[in-house]
Amino acid sequence: MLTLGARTAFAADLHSALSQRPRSISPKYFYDEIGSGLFEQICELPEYYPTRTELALLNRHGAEMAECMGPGAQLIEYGAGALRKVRPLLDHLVRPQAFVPVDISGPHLLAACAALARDYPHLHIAPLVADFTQAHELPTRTAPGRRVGFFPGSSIGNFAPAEVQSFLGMAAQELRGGGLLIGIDLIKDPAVLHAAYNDAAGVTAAFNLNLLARARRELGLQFDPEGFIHSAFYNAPLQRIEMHLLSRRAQVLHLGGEAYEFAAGETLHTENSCKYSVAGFQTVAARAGFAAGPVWTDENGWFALLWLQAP
Ligand code: AVJ
Repeated sequence: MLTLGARTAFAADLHSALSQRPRSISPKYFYDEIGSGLFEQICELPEYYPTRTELALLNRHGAEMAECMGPGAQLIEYGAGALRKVRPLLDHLVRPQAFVPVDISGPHLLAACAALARDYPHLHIAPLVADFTQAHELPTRTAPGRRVGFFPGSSIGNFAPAEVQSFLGMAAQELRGGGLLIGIDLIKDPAVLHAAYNDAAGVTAAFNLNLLARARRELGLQFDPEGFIHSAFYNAPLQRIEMHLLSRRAQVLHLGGEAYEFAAGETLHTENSCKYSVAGFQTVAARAGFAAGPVWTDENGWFALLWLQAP
């Protein structure tokens, strides 16, 4: 369910996306009820390695990661979601002061917290419903101890370079004296990347196309669903996967009384998923004041979790 304000924001963003050249819209609009379900399915796909690779790293090295965080920490998870990945950390953290998952979706966050509370009855869970990329107020620390951040999933891959800098700048301030554990998807064989975003079962295609279907359901967008196809490719110079909705033919979309023309082959750019080298990301983080710490990566070198010491 969308509030009136959220629907208006989606409509305004879609109007401006369709008016600009190149056309592009924020990937946050993938995640309605249906889109979130499709993303859960993506995480289980044989071709989509990030989720299982990161979970394996957390399970294998959770004790070392928790040691970096130190005893009595206040743990902040950015963009919390289903709270599956924090469990291997909680299993090893010594006397955490509090766990503060921050997520924009209130109902999902509270449901995930209720499930977590059943398994960690002694943990103080203090959910914060907020957009963590905007100014937000964390709970005050009740005891000495470090404030540490957790940002899994390579969600940072969706951020443009300027957004990465502003997120890391904000995190460096609020985690001052502590640190950040962050998951990043690494630069690799483009064939592996291509398969991960072009799965054989077509789930990623459905996830991408759901953006237009959602706009039809919520905003009354008029378009021919057969008129667009999923397009995902590795942009090597920019080191990112790009996802687009590609128009198969000349067509006109109608949204709230406006008509928007697509020529055959024109696209609406729906997502960037940036890939990094470990050293490259550490350099970016250093600009925000973070010092490089331990790095955990899988045997293929496909995914990494980095400990970054805050200033
Ligand atoms: C949630 C941003 C990490 O970039 O891999 C998965 C989203 N898009 N398949 C990613 C996504 C297509 C995912 N992130």
